[in-house]
Amino acid sequence: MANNHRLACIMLALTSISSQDVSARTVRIVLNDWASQQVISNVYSQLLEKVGFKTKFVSLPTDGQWYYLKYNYVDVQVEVWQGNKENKLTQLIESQSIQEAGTYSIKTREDWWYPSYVTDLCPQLPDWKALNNCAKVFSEGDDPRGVYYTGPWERNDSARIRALNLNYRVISLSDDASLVKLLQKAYNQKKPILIFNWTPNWVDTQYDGEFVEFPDYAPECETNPEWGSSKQFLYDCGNPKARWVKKVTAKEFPQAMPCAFDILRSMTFSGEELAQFSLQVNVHSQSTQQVGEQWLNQNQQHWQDWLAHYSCDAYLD
Ligand code: TMO
Repeated sequence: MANNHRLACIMLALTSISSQDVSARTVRIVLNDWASQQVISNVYSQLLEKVGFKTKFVSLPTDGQWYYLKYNYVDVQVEVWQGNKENKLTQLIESQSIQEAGTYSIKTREDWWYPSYVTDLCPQLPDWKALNNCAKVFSEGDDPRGVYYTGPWERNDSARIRALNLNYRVISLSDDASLVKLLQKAYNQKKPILIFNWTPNWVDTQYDGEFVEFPDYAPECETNPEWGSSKQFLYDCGNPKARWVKKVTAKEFPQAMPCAFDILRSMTFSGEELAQFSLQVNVHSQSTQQVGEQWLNQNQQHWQDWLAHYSCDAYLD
């Protein structure tokens, strides 16, 4: 009896020490530079706060985040697109330098995209071979080359332009908001525009348009110069057409904060929800915090299940 009592006391002490520890430690969430990623980060942060964690956002470009995750300077990244340095990520997961926390059931595509009305001026699209004949359609100012607008996310576009001998130049903008403004303006004026776009995204819900069909992707396209129409250069192909979106964490995270990790693993969104998140932020100018709160208010049943883990019992009574 005495022994049992002692054991119970120790267990109680352990539980309270570990729960204090864990909730005292702040969960550091990576914030990237596009809307759906920011809204999901926000939803996750609010869920953790309901359970008693503190959270903090760390703004990082996608290229810089791997270093931070690997060396445990941040804990969580809620929305990694396969198009975003997949090789680097696979390598980090396989070498157990970072931890995967699940794949959303969303199929994504990212590539060069134009509004449907451009077909009047360049009827051979979406075939990429039409691009050079239509360079003038997409040109700006005195430079005869066509312009392709993209964001701050490296996608080997200049390498592709070289490999496929395209008479085009790349203009990179600093974030998704700048791309949105540019596209909205062009669309309203029915002005030709060629832009980096992805799906799911707000564009799906508002505009008609198509991706340029480049030569089909194959892994060798990125590793073997002989592959494809250019015998000399890599990247003579388009991006793959059905890619994943994952959640990842620092490798220490699952053990350091099992409850926060379990919540992350349960968390899931549909493609439509991602498109709505970016619509509300990018087009309807709501803050990511507002959109996150609205989603939580409207989806109580959904996320309550995400909090139901043994690892979270210490926090929920
Ligand atoms: C990662 N992103 C959706 C901006 O291409």
